[in-house]
Amino acid sequence: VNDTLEARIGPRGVLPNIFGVGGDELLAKVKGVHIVACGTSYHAGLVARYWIEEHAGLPVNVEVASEYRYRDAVVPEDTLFVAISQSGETADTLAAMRESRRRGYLATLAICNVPESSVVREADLRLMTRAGPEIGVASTKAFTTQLAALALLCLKLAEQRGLDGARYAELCAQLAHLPRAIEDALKLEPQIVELAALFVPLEHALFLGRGAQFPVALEGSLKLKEISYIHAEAYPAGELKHGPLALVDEAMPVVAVAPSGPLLDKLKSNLQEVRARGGRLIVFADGNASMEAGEGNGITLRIDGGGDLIAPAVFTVPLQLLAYHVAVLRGTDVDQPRNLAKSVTV
Ligand code: F1P
Repeated sequence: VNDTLEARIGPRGVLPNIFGVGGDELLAKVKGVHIVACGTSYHAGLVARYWIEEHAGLPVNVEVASEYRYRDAVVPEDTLFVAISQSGETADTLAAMRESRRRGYLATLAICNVPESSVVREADLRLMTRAGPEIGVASTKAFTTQLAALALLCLKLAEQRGLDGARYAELCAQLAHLPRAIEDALKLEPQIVELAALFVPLEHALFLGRGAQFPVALEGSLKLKEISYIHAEAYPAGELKHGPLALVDEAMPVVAVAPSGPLLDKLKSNLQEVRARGGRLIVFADGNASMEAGEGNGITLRIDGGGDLIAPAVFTVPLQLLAYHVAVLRGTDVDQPRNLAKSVTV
């Protein structure tokens, strides 16, 4: 994340032309954003939707790349097409990008980790994540660096659209603090190792989030599935009562990623529904928030989210660690999970 941000953000904000020649001029014309990606990269796109809509006031669509080309998409004028991919070779993402050419977008932007990849070569604009090689199949640092890159995009779009100067400066300071905030989150590891032991005998887990922390819950559940082979689902917490609550009992732990801000009270009442059904609650709570998993078998872990913009990236780290330690304890191959490939090129 340090490398993603380096020389791209300064005390006065996002530096000019970090998206390539003519990038700032093109971005100034954008009236909407369409993001496509697969797997973990798709979850990064989902987080970015909350950011760009809130701070830049632009409409954002996010779609799995594997579906994009099978739909007769109606493209509003001056829409920016964004492809997010760690490898830059994922077949569905590449095919979506090629299809987007026929559909009349303003420009395509690649957020990618591999400079010589097809996605990067074929895009009009690019922002490299500079995550270094991802050794394991499951994306981890790819995700946090994609979030850092997408936050840079959001701030650039917001600045161009006249976001209040004080708020802009505060968001830039938050983003510059992200590497430190992640370092602090990593210090939770001993507690996460203890927590992981709880999951070893389990077959199912439920992840809940609200707002921009909902995609983080999705990512936490994906990591658990990918590397420890525990069936995990993620829901926006408000959807609990529309079905998944039927699954909750003492054998189904519920992991909640608590947002700071106005959605926290909503989440609390959703969690009360879990508690009332005897479900085991594990809550990742923002340092300052008045949030407790509750009496009895609830567990609360506190993290300093570092502010509303960067909290999704910070809260991802303990969830990645949780999946990692559960996998290690279950004896699965963390780097080479069964049935998965690093880069899905077919
Ligand atoms: C997309 C992705 C990864 C996942 C796995 C399979 O890859 O779904 O998120 O961890 O490696 O591919 P990419 O387009 O981001 O390279």
